[in-house]
Amino acid sequence: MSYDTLLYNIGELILPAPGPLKGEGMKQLKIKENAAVAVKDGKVAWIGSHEESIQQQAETKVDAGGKVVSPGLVDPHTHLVFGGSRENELALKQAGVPYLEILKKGGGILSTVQATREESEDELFEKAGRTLQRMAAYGVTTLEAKSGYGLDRENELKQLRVVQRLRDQGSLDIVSTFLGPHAIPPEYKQDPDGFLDEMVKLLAEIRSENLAEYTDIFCETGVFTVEQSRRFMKASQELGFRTKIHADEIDSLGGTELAVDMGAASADHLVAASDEGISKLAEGQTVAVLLPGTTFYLGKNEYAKARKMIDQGAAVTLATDFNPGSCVTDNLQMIMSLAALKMKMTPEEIWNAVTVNAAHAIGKSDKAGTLEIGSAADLVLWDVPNYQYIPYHYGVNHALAVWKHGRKIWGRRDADVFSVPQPEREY
Ligand code: IZC
Ligand code: ZN
Repeated sequence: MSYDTLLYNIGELILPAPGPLKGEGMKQLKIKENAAVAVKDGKVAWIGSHEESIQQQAETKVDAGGKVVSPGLVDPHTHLVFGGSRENELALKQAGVPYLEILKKGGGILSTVQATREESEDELFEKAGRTLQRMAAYGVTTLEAKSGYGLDRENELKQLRVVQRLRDQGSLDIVSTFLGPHAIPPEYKQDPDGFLDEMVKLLAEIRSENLAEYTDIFCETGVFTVEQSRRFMKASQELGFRTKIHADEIDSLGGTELAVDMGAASADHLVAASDEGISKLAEGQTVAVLLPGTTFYLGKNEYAKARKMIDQGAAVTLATDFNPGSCVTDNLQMIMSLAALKMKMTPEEIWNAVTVNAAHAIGKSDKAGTLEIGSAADLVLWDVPNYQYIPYHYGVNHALAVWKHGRKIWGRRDADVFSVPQPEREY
């Protein structure tokens, strides 16, 4: 058998166990040393030792130089599609104006809503496509993307169609989430329940056009209450959506408990989750999506209690929360460092979080996050000596090359790895 691509001389091949991994399960990470992996027709076709790989035939052979190879990273919480930018808020933040105060005054999310309404579908598509290219360069091959900057039928559907077009392009796998109840638009300022009714009415159309698999709601002081969130989640589930919730990010309202009670796929943020909420996560099926980049970017000192969650038995994952206001980074490696430095997660827990558990949080555990025979050949070759190195050396891109479904979609030009045959020493 001749393979399409063979990566050989891999110092450490990261092989997360199938998930979701909860508590103790997150603490184990299988590593195969001196390994090789072969790809055929977009799938992992063979995994073996470096020595065995010498007999394998392949069209392209890549010397991994004794470095690390992992499954493609999965980013399970992004606000990928939006118009404009909010660098003006930096000065407000420096002056001590809180995030929710900016929103209350019509800025924050609402200023992005205005900019998104003004941009055409094509403009949004181009901009989000550039973000996807950067994410891929950082080693992400699967991600989730939320709407929520339209806040009316026309503009929410516009955002969801952008995600659909990006998805149809097939470069990265994208899971689409309808976050209509992300803020209360000015035209409904006096009638939040009326706005929620509008968003509930949209669900059937989104479902029938297959524009989203998940729904999400921002449950927070001044945005949506726990009761409104319950109503929206129930309506979503009745139509066959799986649900997510922005819960207990700033104030401890009880969104975490609600998520577990409702059987939500994930509860996201959880900085202010109560002890009861954390115990429920440990017992339930809901994945905790932690977003330390947001806490960092908002200049706060209190991070989500990842240690307590994992030690009590919860399934934890990590995401960028990429958005133009509260976390302006598309670099998931940076989030891995923050998880280590600010939430005291171990390297093993961090790798499980950004692969298998992240895939589970977006319903992709059969397609992403692990490497077994038959898995999608989503692979990253990292310019690091071992898997502990990435959280340790922060703020730079360690990815040397990235393959999606077996096709190389990104490679660093100055890399000291090489392909055989080497027509033009592409790296
Ligand atoms: O645009 O500020 N938290 N939604 C909830 C966000 C942050 C995104 C934003
Ligand atoms: Zn978010």
